[in-house]
Amino acid sequence: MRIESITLRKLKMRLKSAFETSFGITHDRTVVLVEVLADGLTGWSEVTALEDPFFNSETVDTAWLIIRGFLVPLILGKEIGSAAEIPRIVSAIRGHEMARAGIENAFWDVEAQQKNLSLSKLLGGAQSEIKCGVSLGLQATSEVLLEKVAVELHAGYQRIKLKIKPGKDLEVVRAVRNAHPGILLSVDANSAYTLADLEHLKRFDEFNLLMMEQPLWWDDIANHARLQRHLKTSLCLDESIRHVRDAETALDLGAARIINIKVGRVGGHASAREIQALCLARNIPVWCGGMLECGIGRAHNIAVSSLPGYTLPGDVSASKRYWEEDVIDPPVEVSPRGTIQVPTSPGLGYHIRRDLIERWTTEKETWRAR
Ligand code: OSB
Ligand code: MG
Repeated sequence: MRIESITLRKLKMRLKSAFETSFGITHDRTVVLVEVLADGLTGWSEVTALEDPFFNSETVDTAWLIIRGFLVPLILGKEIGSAAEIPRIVSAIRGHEMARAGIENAFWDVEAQQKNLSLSKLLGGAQSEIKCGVSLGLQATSEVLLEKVAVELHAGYQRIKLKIKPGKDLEVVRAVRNAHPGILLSVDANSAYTLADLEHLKRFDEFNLLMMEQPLWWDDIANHARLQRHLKTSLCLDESIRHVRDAETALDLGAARIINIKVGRVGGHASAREIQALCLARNIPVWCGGMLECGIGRAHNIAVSSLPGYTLPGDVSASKRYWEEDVIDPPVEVSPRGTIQVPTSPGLGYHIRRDLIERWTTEKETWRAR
């Protein structure tokens, strides 16, 4: 395919309810969308960076800068056989995984359409539906949290993940565990602890958690391995896995027994698939995380989640949990069994709501090949 044009835009989208993690609170999203044109076909993807560099080091604005200054010049006008070739073409760029994924993933959508395959099928998907969990942000009180947990369980979600931070952890988890002894329950600290908290973190072992996600530093693997040796609870790494070599290091060191794969955080579908293949070969369960995406990022996540080895419920949930209206039609819907049906039509498998995208666009830039 010949890469004819690339359009970036920022959309202002209001979350239905604020989402609080150990690193901050989000009320509104600035969503960055990528639209590409190749061989007359349009592909879409989402840059999953957040507004601030508090999850990882990228932001929506650094991604924009890297795409405009470095990714676009490297790929515009190029003739490629497959989206899988893009990582090699842009390999000189250090880091900026979410910016790279934003570009690469749009071409996976194009390639799927060109081959008349769903994105899931193109990537090697084998599951016709995916298992869904929810990630619940920090809440004002345990009572409020318990109400939210009840709502999500009633909706059918198969796993509840609680955000925790020092001072809002053991009591909160205990309240949920006491109310729901049998559910799959996990916690995510987004790097809010250090090894000085070892004794404190050991106390989570009593809750029979499915996993504890990224308790220590965002860029650390070795100390997670030290911690894992002292815990019964399985550690899961999110932030600190940027590519398959990180995943390999983590597994070799025993830093995690589960890996959260986010297609943006690891630089795109090609890299996500390498991690998936590694974990499958080593019998390490994986699941697909989320970054408060709109429907376009969500559609990519659904395709990713359908690959072999994604055996645990992920954080990919219904559009209506986040948005009054989503940019895809139909919005992502979750069955009463807590599953999402993987689309089978070519590409992302959802109709793109250009009208809404235009209405919510606050900034737009297009580059065209000559
Ligand atoms: O660590 O998984 C995370 C949201 C923003 C940044 C990081 C994380 C999250 C979530 C929510 O947990 C996942 C989602 O529902 O999109
Ligand atoms: Mg996480």
